[in-house]
Amino acid sequence: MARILITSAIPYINGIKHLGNLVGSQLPADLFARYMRARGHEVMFICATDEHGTPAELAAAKAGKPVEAYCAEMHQVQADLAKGFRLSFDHFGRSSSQRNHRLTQHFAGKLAENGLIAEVSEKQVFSIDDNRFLPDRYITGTCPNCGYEAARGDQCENCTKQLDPTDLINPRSSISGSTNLEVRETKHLYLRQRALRDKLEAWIDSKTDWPILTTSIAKKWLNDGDGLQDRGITRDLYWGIPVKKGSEDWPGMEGKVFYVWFDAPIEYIAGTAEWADANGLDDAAWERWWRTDKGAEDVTYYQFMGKDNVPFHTLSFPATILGSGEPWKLVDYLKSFNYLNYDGGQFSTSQGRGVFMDQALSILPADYWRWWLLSHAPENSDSEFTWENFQASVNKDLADVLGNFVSRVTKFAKSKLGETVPAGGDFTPSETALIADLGARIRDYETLMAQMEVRKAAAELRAIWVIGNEYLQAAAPWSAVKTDPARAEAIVRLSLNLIRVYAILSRPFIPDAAATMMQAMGSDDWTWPEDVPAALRALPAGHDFTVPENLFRKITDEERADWQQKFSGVRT
Ligand code: B3M
Ligand code: ZN
Repeated sequence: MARILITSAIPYINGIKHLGNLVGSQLPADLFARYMRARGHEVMFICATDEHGTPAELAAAKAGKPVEAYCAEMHQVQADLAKGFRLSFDHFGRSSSQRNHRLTQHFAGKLAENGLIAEVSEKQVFSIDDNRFLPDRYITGTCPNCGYEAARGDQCENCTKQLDPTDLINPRSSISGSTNLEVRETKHLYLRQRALRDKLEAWIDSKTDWPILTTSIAKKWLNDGDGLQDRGITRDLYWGIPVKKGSEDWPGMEGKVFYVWFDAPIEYIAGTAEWADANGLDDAAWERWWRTDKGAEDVTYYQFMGKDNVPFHTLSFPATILGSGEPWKLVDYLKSFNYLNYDGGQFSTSQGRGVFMDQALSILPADYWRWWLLSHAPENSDSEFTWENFQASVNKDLADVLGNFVSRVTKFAKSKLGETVPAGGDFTPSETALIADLGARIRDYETLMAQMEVRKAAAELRAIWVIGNEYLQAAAPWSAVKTDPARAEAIVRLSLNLIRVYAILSRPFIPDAAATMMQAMGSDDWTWPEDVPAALRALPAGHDFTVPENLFRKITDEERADWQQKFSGVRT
């Protein structure tokens, strides 16, 4: 049994996430967590809301609420949606927690002790018309790297380069659009990432098994221009973690808070501490996941995120960890995703274009979305959601292949052979062949799941469903029952057992349908089918089963057209 720590990028608090956000981090992380638990490993799966920064302040102002109340409310909304999608976090924390305040201040203190924080008097963009300093994200301009005209002051969305607002060409306020900006003097803290460059490079170079998408982005920014830049880690905002050196005040930093990207990844650790608190456990309980001097040396740590988050996780956060000089766990494997596009364009939160998590669950159950999203995860390139594709995939894979198999087997068995697993007949070469084929495919599926090859694993699972259907079609118990009832009984016995095995294998993708299948088979034995022949005999003759409700319904052409129309424009 291994110990597996899994974190998903933590979603921003402001607003409900769309399906593109979901498939880029939380959902594949959940798939992996569920699979690792199914294999009997000890898993800690952490996510949280990312609550600081200007977007939170502005969204709260727009909603007419104090930012604390706004965040508390939105956290609950996101937590409920996560439950709706069956995201199996061990804890869904908050980056505004006291745990994160203390840990973030602790890291800043350690970094300062180690000479890795520079206090810099700097010029910051002040918007005269808005009467405020403009945080990075609220300055828009042309990217000096790629020429994209709507680059933000913290990062260019187009080429992923991390930016400072003063890098932008033709800057303007994103709040008012005003170009009446001036640069004023203020003091800020910088994390001296350059001093850690060699350490970071050696660490990244040691990750030879990482996906190319991850290492190429990391290397690009490590070697960009004159190399890794030092990063400002403080901001002039009200809402955030007050700048302190451990528990001590930081002279000159009064009224300033840490930059949201400094405290957000620390919340992975703080979220685990929140988990311990929520379960009445002591510090040792969470430290054994994170401190290699306190039990975490045998933990393997996996991170999941969209590609735009990779620079922060391969450079900035590791710089915090390495720079602390303390034995905190660094990520072992970083799985990143490309973007999911929506019906010929991009998902857009600001324009309300695409399907958002709440809307998705209001039209169909979680499993339908989980299956489509995971089986089309944007791994090797960006991928696209279209309603045609979604309809086809649900109707074929889920309804025609899996749903139909379960329904045919159970209905036939009940009507012709009764409501217990039938006893007659022996397995013939066609059962032996199926079992052998299944065995090979399950081993393949295990490999793909362990490698986080999400699409390929989905394709293999589908193939596993297909061979059951093909077997049933060829064995034709509905014919056999007329001439050789014992033969029909053997076929049905195997098929009912197959339903239980399908429930186990499918659970990481479609947990609700899996539970329905398992329950219909009158079992609660989720033991992974290491021994496939034995697993296909787990439900003995005489064991009760029931016919489940229809597992999946088909999406009609009218519904498809209706939804396509409904989700094309502005979110209401
Ligand atoms: N909240 C960005 C995002 O949701 C950011 C991730 C933080 S991970 C520590 O894509
Ligand atoms: Zn750019």
